[in-house]
Amino acid sequence: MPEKHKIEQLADLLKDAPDEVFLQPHNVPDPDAIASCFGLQHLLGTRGVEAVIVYENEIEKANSLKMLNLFGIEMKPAGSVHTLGSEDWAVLVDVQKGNSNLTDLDTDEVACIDHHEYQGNKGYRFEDVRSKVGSCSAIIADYFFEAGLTPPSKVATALLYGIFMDTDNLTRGVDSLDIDMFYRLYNYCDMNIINELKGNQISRKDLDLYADAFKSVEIYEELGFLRLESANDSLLGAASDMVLTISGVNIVVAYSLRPNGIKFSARSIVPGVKANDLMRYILQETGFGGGHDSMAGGFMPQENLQAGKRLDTFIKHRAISYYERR
Ligand SMILES: [Mn+2]
Repeated sequence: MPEKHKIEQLADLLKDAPDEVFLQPHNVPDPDAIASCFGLQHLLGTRGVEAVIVYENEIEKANSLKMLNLFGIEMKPAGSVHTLGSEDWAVLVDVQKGNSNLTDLDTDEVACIDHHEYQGNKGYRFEDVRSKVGSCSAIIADYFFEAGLTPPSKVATALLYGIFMDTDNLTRGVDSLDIDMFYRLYNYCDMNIINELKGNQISRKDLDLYADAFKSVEIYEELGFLRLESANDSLLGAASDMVLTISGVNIVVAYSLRPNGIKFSARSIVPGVKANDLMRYILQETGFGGGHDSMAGGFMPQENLQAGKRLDTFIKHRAISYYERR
């Protein structure tokens, strides 16, 4: 007998849930995470499984908020769902246990669908981690087409936008699945909505932050550094992308000072320099980092910042020594 389609396998598992089923993306959900949850929620609905999307922290970026609005996506802050408890099951989407951007909720995480670096066997009963794929949205789109289902226009548009954003217009960390799914979704999607989302990538408030941050940019050979004051996570990633567009800059280390520590974002388009390795090198002994070859992130808890060491100098020193010794 042929293996069951992924969505059938997952739905069959979730039908046994003792109570509610939740879909949880990484904290501060971005367009790819939001689209993936939306698509999966729809797919599970067609299989008789009702799932609620919950998230931690904030939805920060203008385009992410706009998505909820345009597609009518319902996502609830986990803290506001009073029925959520250890009797409930959760599917992790666009994230895995072991990632720093995931809050461990009381739910039992029985399944995981992700495209980030594999974190090892965490005992999920359904696991689909495809680290080579540039977006989680492409994996969810694959679930539709594999099962012979046509995504409704809103879902197709959201998924296409998720692929578009996570692969930086099909140029970053892109896999043939991203391209195939982009092509297939295109037939069902509404380009007017894509254009509207593209016109909502930066809010006016963000603009002030960016303006200050770009004054802080320092360049050392191919390396670009940027410091943001207390910016949210999604802005940090978007700022790194912009620094990467500076002529001559091929590797970016951006960081932001948060109350509990320093958030990092790294980019690289140099084949010999992996953003995830660079991140781990900078944060060895002082924090943790990981991600993809071309885009990565990290965190240094406040208490690990050694007294007497100036943060900016410390980061630049580590990044430059990694760059020069490779
Ligand atoms: Mn993603």
